[in-house]
Amino acid sequence: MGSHPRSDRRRFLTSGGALAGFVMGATRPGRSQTAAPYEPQGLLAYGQPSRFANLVRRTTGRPTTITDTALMTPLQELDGIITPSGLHYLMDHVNGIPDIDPRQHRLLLHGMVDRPLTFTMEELKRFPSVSRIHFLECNANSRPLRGPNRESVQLVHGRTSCSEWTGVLLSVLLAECGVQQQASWIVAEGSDSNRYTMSIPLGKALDDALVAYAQNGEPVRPHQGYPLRLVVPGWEAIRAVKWLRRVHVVDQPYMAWHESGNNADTRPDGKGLWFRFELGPKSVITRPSGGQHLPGPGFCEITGLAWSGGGIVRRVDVSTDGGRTYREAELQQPVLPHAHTRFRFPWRWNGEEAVLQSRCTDQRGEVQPTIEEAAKILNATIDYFYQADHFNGIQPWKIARDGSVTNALP
Ligand SMILES: Nc1nc2c(c(=O)[nH]1)N[C@H]1C(S)=C(S)[C@@H](COP(=O)(O)O)O[C@H]1N2
Ligand SMILES: [Mo]
Repeated sequence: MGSHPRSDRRRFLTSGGALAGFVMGATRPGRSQTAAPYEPQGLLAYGQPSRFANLVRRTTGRPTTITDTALMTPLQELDGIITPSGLHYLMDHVNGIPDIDPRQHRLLLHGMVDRPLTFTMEELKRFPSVSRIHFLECNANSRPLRGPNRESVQLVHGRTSCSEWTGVLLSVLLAECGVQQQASWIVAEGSDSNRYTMSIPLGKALDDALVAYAQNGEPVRPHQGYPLRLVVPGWEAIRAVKWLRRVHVVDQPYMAWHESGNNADTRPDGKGLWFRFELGPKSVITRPSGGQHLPGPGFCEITGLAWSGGGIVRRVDVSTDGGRTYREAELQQPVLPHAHTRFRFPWRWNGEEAVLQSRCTDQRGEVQPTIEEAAKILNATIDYFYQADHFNGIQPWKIARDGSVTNALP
């Protein structure tokens, strides 16, 4: 059985035995050591934001079932491109998150491979590591809403966050196992009680998928998948399996329970749209945004975030007249592939009614559509998006004469 040429690269750990006897950080304390270091308690041990900062994840209501939790990132309160880990949005389809002792945790890679392998966390950390800034976005993000929740950029668009993820490229681990020629998919499994499972094409797995153990410089947070999570850059975050424990190399998608429920959008014609992995170009103005209030006419910087599953954000255009005219916004460095990109646009409000909106163009030249354009592509009415996923339409915010900001989507 031949191996993929890609897996013929240098292997780092030839056998499990090579690791035996290697103990991380096992230094013997010197005799001169005396008192244990003093460890502060509570807020001094791990700092918290000011009590005056309005940094809270929110949700649109009580979870409908105990097995679905959705908490959204307060995009309107944040600057730059990194989401603080404690504010990362949260989407769980599990009955309580697993409480995993990293010393007990194992990652198994098996299936159509020459050498099935199991890795401990210590072993994973011996591999060459990479740190990459990537967004995650739920495919249910940005669905247009009706009712009071639509007046909040957090509740409409806050199912996306951006972190610096550190870990081992899945391609490195797969090379270690020797992927066989006929393999074409992987099936990734989490340690949730209901074994959250997702199929991912092998090409993406070998391209840039990352087995992450750290997020923003510290271990991945429990709600984000501690101690190990898969990051699948630019793809709908339902693929980013948390509490990763198994990668099964196979030759077809498995249509596991969670993906058969989450994969498909029902198209306007009643057919299922399957496997829409990549997220389209998107942007949203986060300030000023729905629910906020401009204190009065004068200078007001418009700022927001843009991102695309297609790679790098090439440009963002901003309109202050509801899309009749656009001007290019400034992109703040760094501008990275599959990462949130911060844009800024200087604006002077003259006190008249205005409609602010942003439009993202990615490196492939794909342009974020208006809701009307998006509906036309699918031969649907705009109502379709009020119950479908993968909406990446332009978000207009209306500034009234009194300075109040409201959602101007129909
Ligand atoms: N094991 C596991 N992985 C999971 C999920 C889950 O419920 N269990 N939810 C998925 C969904 S729907 C999304 S949108 C992202 C959310 O990641 P976050 O909670 O870290 O923001 O994780 C995905 N990975
Ligand atoms: Mo999701």
